[in-house]
Amino acid sequence: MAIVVIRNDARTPEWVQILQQQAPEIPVYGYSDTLPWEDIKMAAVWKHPSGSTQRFPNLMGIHGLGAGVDFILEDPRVRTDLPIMRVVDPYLASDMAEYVLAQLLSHIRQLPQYASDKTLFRWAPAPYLRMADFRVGIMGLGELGRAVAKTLVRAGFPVSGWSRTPKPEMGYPVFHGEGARNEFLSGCDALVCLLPLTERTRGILNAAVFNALPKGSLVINVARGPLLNDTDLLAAIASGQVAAACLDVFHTEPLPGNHPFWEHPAVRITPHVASVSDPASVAAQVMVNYKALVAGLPLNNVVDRNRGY
Ligand code: NDP
Ligand code: OXD
Repeated sequence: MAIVVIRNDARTPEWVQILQQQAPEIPVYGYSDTLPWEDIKMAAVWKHPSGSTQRFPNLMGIHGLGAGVDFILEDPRVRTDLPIMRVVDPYLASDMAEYVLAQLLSHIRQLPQYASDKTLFRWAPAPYLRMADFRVGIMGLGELGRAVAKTLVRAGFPVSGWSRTPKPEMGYPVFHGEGARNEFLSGCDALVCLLPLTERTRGILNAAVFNALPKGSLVINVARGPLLNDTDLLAAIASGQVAAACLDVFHTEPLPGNHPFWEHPAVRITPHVASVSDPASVAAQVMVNYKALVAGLPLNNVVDRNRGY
């Protein structure tokens, strides 16, 4: 009985080592062509090559190594009878909250403008906004959205949220469902997207949403690239409807060198680093789930395939 780690980056050895430290008696392998295929019971994956999980005849479950599992659900060669688990981790939540807070403060205090002015030897004080006067709306009030909201409320921003189902006791206004979306958007000086990528949310950050925001809003997408219609965003910025965007995630990552976002002065980009799963913090929960899986016990943080998150 064993675990295989399958990732699209260079961090496989680090994950193998940390998982192994959690339970030295359980073999943990990095994906390669020479594995004991029949022994593998769980695949721990991050953007695995399509079809790779099919190679294990006795696989019992798949553990995503991040919060989002869209890349697993989109792989048509993942067996549909297997449970999918995901990461829910306090650091993932607090790191995301710090990132969003940093982008908001940077925006209201005009820091990107001053960074650009410096390259031009330009001294030009600009008006600034205060936190209390800048309303932030969060799309998606799951593990991360709620953590971001808590941090922003504590900092002094007026916060509201939008989710699929009602959340009556959050301590700030929460809207839910398609019918309440425009009302929610009309009160957002900044819109933060923390929705999962599903059939219903793909492309949701589009012209209709931008037009429902107050003119000159800030858009922050820290969820998944395909939630955003890039062309609609560029048009909304060109018209002044959206003042600027902070993007951490993209349709194609790394962002292709010829993409207009690279050179656009109002598009601030970071390379999918808003919040990164910390193996030291996350390995224990993966191992707990592995042991439960092979013992036939209830699993933690199981994804609902029908909802898509
Ligand atoms: P959760 O599954 O905990 O929360 C998802 C939230 O989105 C829920 O509040 C849910 O509503 C809401 N939602 C889902 N579908 C809809 C819909 N159709 N309409 C309205 N609301 C909807 O996810 P997490 O908070 O853990 O993570 C969110 C996403 O963040 C991940 O899927 C991932 O893509 C991204 N992420 C990005 C990172 C980065 O570094 N950039 C790092 C980690 C994650 P309800 O509560 O009603 O079910
Ligand atoms: C995640 C991510 O989903 O890093 O955890 O994007």
